[in-house]
Amino acid sequence: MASGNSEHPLSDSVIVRLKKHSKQTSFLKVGRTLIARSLAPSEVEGLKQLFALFDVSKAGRVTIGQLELGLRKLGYAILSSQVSELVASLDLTEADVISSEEFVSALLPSSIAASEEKIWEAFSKFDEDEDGFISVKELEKVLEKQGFKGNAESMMQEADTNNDGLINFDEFAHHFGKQTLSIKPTTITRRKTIAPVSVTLLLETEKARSSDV
Ligand SMILES: [Ca+2]
Ligand SMILES: [Ca+2]
Repeated sequence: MASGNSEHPLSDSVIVRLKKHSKQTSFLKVGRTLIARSLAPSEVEGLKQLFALFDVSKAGRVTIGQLELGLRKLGYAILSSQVSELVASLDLTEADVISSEEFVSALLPSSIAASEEKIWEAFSKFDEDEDGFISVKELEKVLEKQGFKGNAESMMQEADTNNDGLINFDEFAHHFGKQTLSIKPTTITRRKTIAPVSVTLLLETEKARSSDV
């Protein structure tokens, strides 16, 4: 819940996390943004408050200058050129600004961004024909539909580790930082309507159950 004070615990690591995210692959950035788009406002309230510190004109996006000013206000000594680089690598629509969702997706906590439930939801958005694989065509479609710039072929190469020209769920989840999958995609599909807060708990329960068998 919002406490109303000006303390933002996330701000301590904001620059570190923004920089880390900026070095990720385009495919991961796009996928994370899809995850961010699917979240309820309450799930990212803290990040939105943090974004508001930068978005002084309340336009839903921050310019390079606003980001630089905001980072300085938070106590970071950062060069203008570094801020420009950061914006260029975080900006998925080539608009030279950081949108609220680009900001949120860059700083998504791993409890959300690396949850199998969210990863599976993101995978499903790409796999339109539900054959269990993401093709270049499907990737292209999502990029176009969701307004991202980027090359589908090169994104395919970023995640297609077995070089079969398709991205399966294991490759996808691995790319999103999941080393091992504790539950099968089919199990997750049935849970699409479950409230986000209980997901971690459910995954733990599922793990405990499968180790009982
Ligand atoms: Ca497919
Ligand atoms: Ca593959």
